[in-house]
Amino acid sequence: MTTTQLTQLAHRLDTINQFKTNEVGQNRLVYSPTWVEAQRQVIKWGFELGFQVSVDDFGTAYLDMSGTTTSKTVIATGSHIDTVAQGGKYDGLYGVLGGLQAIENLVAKFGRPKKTLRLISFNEEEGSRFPDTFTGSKHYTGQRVDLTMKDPAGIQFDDARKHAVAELKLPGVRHELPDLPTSFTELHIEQGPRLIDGGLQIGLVTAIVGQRRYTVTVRGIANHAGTTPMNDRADALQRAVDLIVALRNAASQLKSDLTFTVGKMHVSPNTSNVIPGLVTFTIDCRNNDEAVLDQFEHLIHQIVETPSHAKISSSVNRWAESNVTHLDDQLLENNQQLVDHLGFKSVQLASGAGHDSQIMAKVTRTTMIFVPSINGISHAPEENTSEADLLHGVELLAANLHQQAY
Ligand code: HGY
Ligand code: MN
Ligand code: MN
Repeated sequence: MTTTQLTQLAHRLDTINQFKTNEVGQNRLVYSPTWVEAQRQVIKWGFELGFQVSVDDFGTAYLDMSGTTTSKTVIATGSHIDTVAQGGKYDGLYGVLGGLQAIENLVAKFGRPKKTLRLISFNEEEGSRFPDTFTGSKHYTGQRVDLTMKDPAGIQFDDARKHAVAELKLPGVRHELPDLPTSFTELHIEQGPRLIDGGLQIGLVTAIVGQRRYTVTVRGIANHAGTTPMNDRADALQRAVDLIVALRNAASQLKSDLTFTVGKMHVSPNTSNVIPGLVTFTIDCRNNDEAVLDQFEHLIHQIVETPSHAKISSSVNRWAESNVTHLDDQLLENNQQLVDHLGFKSVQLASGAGHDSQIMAKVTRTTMIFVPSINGISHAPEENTSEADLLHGVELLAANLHQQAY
């Protein structure tokens, strides 16, 4: 990859990461104004580079570099354009723009491919605005998504979706859901410490952990902080704290590599001189063994639903689940040969992060390529990857796509 091409990639990453809110980090939550700006920009670059562009009902953009033969085979790459709140510059976006760069490089060097190359910019993967994850790849692969679900401000997914998609109808954009591809390769940052700590340049992903997300609701009685005796309180927050400690202990006793995270909590009325009457908190748990997730789910219900106080009740509901996913062995082996030929230091590893690839793998041959995350940090403004490593990922992806489409 030439310096110019690197500059192009750096420029495009920077352009989209400049679409800011007043929050720290990246806040491209699905269908937000920064999200619309970013997806419109991807579409514009697509047209500039000679792609045909279509957008589906969920706002996922499909950029096709059509093949020179009559083959109906479509070779796809891509990732998601949305971010978590206060997220980083590379999660998702690197797979979209790195994929664009890889195809641009191939066309510059070899002309158009024999088989169509498709870059996919999925509308949403994170589940950071609405209570569901992977809505873009789920829609593309025919899985049902609840259009009536609401964000914390009470805005319905379907309403936000319609408004945002209307803004993507630039001249020349086709509004359709394309056929599924013959294969899907996702370029992504590792979002963890293994590559950077091992002095490695590439991670070839063998499998993706299963993950489940829940919301626990604890109902007590709001009351005066000063006049209510300590032995006569139905304090929802104290109960929530006890539950979180008990759940964390249960997770670590069940299996050391079962990840357990409480990332979001809402306290009501969230006022310093009022005993909280209502608390909700989320649970994100992951493991590469489905049976462990089942066992932990049983423990979650057992712990949360055990009565603790006559005036306190607690309940739990699961709102997202994705299974442990094994990725395509042959594509993995092909990538291993390509990366060895390119001379990059690599390792095969399972992903602790969820990805659209685990949805795509249900319907087509799927593989993933990781590049290192500096200090292993992700889902934070400090998320970073060196330019050299960004290049290595794009070079390997280009070799992978060349092998499949030329
Ligand atoms: O949460 C995840 O694993 C992914 O980054 N969405
Ligand atoms: Mn991601
Ligand atoms: Mn993410």
